[in-house]
Amino acid sequence: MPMQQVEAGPLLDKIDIPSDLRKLNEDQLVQVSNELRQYIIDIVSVNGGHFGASLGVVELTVALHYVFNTPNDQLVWDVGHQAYGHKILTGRRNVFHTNRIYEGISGFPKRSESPYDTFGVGHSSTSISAALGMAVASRLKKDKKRQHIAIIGDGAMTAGLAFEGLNHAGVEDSNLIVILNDNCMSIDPNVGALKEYLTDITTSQTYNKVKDEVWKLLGVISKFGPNAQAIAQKVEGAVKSALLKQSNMFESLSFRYFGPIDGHDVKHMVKVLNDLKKIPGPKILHCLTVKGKGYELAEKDQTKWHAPGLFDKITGEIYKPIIDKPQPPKYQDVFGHTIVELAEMNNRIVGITPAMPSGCSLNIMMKAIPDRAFDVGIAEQHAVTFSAGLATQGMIPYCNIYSSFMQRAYDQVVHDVALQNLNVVFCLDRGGLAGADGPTHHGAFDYAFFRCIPNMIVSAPMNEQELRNLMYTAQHPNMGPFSIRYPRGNGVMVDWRKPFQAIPVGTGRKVRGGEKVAILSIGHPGNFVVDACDQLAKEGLYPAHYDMRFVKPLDIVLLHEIFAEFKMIITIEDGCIQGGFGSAIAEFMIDNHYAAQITRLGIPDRFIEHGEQKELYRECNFDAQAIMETVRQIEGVTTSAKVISK
Ligand SMILES: Cc1ncc(C[n+]2csc(CCOP(=O)(O)OP(=O)(O)O)c2C)c(N)n1
Repeated sequence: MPMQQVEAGPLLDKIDIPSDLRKLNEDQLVQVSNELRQYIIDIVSVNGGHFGASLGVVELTVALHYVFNTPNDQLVWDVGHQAYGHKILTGRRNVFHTNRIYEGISGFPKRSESPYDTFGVGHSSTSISAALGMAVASRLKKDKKRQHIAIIGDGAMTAGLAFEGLNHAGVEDSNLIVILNDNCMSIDPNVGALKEYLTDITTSQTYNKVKDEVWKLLGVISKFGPNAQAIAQKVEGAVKSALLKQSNMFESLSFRYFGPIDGHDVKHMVKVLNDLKKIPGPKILHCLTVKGKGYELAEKDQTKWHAPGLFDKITGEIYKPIIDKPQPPKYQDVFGHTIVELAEMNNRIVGITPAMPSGCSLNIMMKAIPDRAFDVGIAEQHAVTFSAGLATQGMIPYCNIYSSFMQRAYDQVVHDVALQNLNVVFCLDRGGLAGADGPTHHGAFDYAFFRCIPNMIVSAPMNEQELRNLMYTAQHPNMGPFSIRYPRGNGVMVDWRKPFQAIPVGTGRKVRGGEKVAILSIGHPGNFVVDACDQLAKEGLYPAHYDMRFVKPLDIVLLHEIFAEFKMIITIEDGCIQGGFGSAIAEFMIDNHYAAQITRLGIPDRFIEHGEQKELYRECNFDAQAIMETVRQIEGVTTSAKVISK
């Protein structure tokens, strides 16, 4: 495990918390920014994590903590993957080398970690609503001085939630500043009409000239004293509404719009933010930044350097594990290649992703069949209802959403897809424990929240071939809503491109016969069971293993066979135990009046922190070792190994 600490530059070394930063004079801020940027490069290169986004907001971060009285003034970061500079300046420099590492600090702002982290994040587009809530609370508490600042990227701004926040904020008289960190990028290039609009506003010379002249005019008038101020207000009202409102979307939503300004000019930003502090009501400051700023390669290939993994900071070489034999592919790539194959066979298939083309590998289809693959922006709800609309017309949308982001679109799944029994195929990537991103990104709940929806087929492949075959099966007639969930990372089959075979819906398979104990798995953890059974056989223990493939509908025929033969059952899933796959098996047992002892392994009823997947499987007691121990305990074999606890 890397966990290397590095030395900070001379100014940064003296800054433990923002009040130390505020002791410096403005002329020193450029150097502080440079040192902060270098510190991020030094640590992320050896420890991993998000990279380009934090580099892009170094000056903004310094300016914000310099101007505002944090933590009393509230900074609300959107997504939070860009908040490394913020973490380093707010008491966590000395532990920053543990960022995203098991039992280390979180890669995202987290309220329990620091008073400077005002709101827990990981999912996007929450900052405006959260900061508005804080601002209104301050108003209700008659605290007029406190400032509330949401920092949101142009990518995050594409979500409906951000607009819901803006729409409400426009009519609340509150100390809210929205900083739009516009770098034209999401993880992949940002998409949609808003992006075009922001580019227009940034580059339109007429708009900026008129705006500058209006501000200049107001500045001149306001020098003439109180009477003139009244005139100034009138002029402002008339001129601004005539010239700006019509042409500025944010002004139309009753925000005062400032910018665009250079988000890398720290001294200018300090000046502008100091001015904004004095202006009441909702305001938006449009900052132009470069994702990856200051690290040339990251500026050039911003998607690759969003979260590059470990790299040599001097040469820019991204380390790849040394591989001496062919490796199984990532599940996401199996999805990406398979959807292209299927779409070539069936012209009704389309692919949809909300802002994760490279994350889920739909970019393969976007390249191969661009007119049938859609990146719709960070808009999970829209992605689902858009898919529903396509399905009403006989198209077969494969809507790929990370399991945890799917939580956003639950009503759309129920109301727009399932209730109308539309054939939308939900491919849920990052199902289960997602790793270093932590609790915001673990896909823990999807089995539980999908299996209670009528019409919904809930499936999970144990390997690449099953993923392909489930994807193939899902496009057959009369399928209705069909979910296929798989984890982050690699599968288990090197030779995975086998011919397609339909899998009858609601059928599992016996992986190996056995005695006394039956282990029922769903999805990828079935491979942990295979390992455990291989080991146990050496000890003379022979549990049977079934890969159930479907959480809904369950394979009733197979289950009757299993419950008739076995009185001791273990279920295993990479999902929450409450309400998930194991619960479905227990319900089957109750409903069919069987009496067996069921032990459910999976994610316990608490939020699991970050770490490597294998560390988290261990912690949650469902890796191969835990399965072996459970079997031994059930069979009454004593062992010195850790006792299974839930
Ligand atoms: C609801 C949700 N969907 C998708 C993501 C994955 N995601 C993380 S960062 C990001 C891009 C954010 O772009 P932007 O807000 O412009 O910030 P930048 O990285 O450009 O600084 C995306 C899509 C997420 N965190 N939350």
